[in-house]
Amino acid sequence: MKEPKYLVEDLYTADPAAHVFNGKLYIYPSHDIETGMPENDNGDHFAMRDYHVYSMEEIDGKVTDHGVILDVDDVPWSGRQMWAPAAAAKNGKYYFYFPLKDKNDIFRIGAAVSDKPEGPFIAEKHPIMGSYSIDPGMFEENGEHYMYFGGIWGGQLQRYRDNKAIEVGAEPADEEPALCAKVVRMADDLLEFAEEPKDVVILDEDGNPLKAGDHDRRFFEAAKMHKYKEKYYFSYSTGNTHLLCYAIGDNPYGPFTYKGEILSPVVGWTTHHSICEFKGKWYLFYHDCKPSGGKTWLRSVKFVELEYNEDGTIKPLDGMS
Ligand code: FUB
Repeated sequence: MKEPKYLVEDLYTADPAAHVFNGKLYIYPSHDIETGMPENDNGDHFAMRDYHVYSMEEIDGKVTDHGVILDVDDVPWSGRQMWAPAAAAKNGKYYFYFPLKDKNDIFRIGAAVSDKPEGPFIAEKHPIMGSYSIDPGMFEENGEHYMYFGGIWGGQLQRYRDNKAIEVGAEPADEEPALCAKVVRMADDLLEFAEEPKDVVILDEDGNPLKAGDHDRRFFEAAKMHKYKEKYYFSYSTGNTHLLCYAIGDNPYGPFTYKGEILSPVVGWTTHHSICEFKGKWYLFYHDCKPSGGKTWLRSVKFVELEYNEDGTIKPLDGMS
């Protein structure tokens, strides 16, 4: 499929995390709603309250909506704003990860468990210990599961250095190294971190870390990992420049070397995606705001085939809105 397709038309959906479980494709998106919250750089207008999950047997087949899998009122530590989620599977159990502000308005990452990929999921009593900021992205290799996470501005990553909250949180100056997404190996039970989160360093063509002022290339949010032909592809959103970009490395921790853009700006402010192989082809899942007439907080998930060049670089997609 060379033309992008919307996932569903009856709900606003965003931030798609695509996972293949038991031969079926599952999409775990955010569920956008109209709340009347004012639009601001903090993202208060993204005031989502629950999640649905969708499945497909074939990429161009019927899309099944499995209904609400987790509601904000069912999370014991909840404050507000359920943002971009992710999922994982291990030993017949399914794990759903979600960023949510706690009762002090601090973003944490929560975990919830189910016996089925389509839920419903039961949230743990506490957020993952040591978690902060937003946008978990899950990657599994040889039985080890890694979480990538982080997001600046409304995602609060600028309030931390070395995994600790700092007094006055701001982005570094333009000439300083950019803030990095984080990567952490999960514990055996997939409910806690097994180690301190580490920086996902993105290097430029000269081997230097990207600078904070390099808004066309530096990480902003939507940290995702996939593997293609023995290489590790870290992909992400540049936020205020509205691009999806990627960098390639030799292991899940990096460092990663910046390689280019995956997707040019679409209708809407945010750009958030996942990349998934299904039945021998690769797909980019993303969202735009075209169906809502450009309302940034009412987005719709789309997907399109993703192709690679011979040298392993991704063929950039343009005009996908
Ligand atoms: O959906 C809320 C936030 O918008 C996500 O967490 C970000 O990645 C951006 O898409």
